[in-house]
Amino acid sequence: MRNITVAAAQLGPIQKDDSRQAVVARMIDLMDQAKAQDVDLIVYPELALTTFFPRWYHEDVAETDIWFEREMPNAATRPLFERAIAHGMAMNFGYAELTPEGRRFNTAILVDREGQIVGTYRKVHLPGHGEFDPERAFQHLEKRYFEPGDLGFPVFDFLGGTFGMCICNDRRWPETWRVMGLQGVEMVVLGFNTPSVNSQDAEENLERRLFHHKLSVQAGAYQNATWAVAVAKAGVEDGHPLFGGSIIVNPEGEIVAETQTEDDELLVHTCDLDATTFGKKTMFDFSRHRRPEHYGRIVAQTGVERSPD
Ligand code: ING
Repeated sequence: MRNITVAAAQLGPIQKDDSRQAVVARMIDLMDQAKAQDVDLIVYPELALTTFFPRWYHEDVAETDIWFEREMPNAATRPLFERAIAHGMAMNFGYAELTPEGRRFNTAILVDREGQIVGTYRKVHLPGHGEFDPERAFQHLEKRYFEPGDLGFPVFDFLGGTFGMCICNDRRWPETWRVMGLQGVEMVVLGFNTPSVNSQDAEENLERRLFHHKLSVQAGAYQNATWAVAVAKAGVEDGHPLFGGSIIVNPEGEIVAETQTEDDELLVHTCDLDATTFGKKTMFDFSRHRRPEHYGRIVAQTGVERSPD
């Protein structure tokens, strides 16, 4: 057995005017609760430090600088790192990254028990649009404010296992999971901010949106025989609802823990990384069963094409 006790630290809404300090205090409170349950790794959402600002249009992208972090840790997040070190707890969280070269990414980091950043991931699949869209009920401007991640989907030797990260919309793409599966990933951690309503289809109900979320994470976990921890930022942010539904999924694709609220809420589960072995040696023994000679289209094209192979 290689047991890791993991916490999904769901965050309730963060309003435009909430300070980083106030958010970090909430994150520390969840971390203290996790420590009381002997948690090894705490997982926070995508863009955990701020409201989901891509819903707000700015003609001048530089006006969004206030939502970005220029270094990590920084003054606002140092207390979180210090508490994590004091607890000997590893963590993962997402934030908007502004690099010294002026590049902008939707980023997540893996931080070890000593407070060292040992893994960085930059969101590859940026949903939404780059220009103001009057047809939508609300904006989703990730393509305006971020560039696609440039680091691929690396995995990391971490806490005695093989860990990977992705962010929100990435979870809906099987390629995300497979690229990490092909590196033997044993636990994928991810945060998300998902609106409870579809900006382009007012009829779509919350039940179906939660279904698509769970279907994606459960399929990714099962088909790659990996644990998955998916953590929401939830609730009504500046009038815009985000759903909860944070889940921990085992390598059979089954949900083993799920949040019940759209507020700050902690889910704790002990995960045996050795539970990934059975699937990796049987149904999803990639080296025996995959047929990549028939998968060329996966990397050769983006849109639908009927050209001969
Ligand atoms: N959010 C969404 C997700 O995939 C999205 C993407 C875009 C949802 C537009 C709805 C409308 O859950 C993030 N943060 O990727």
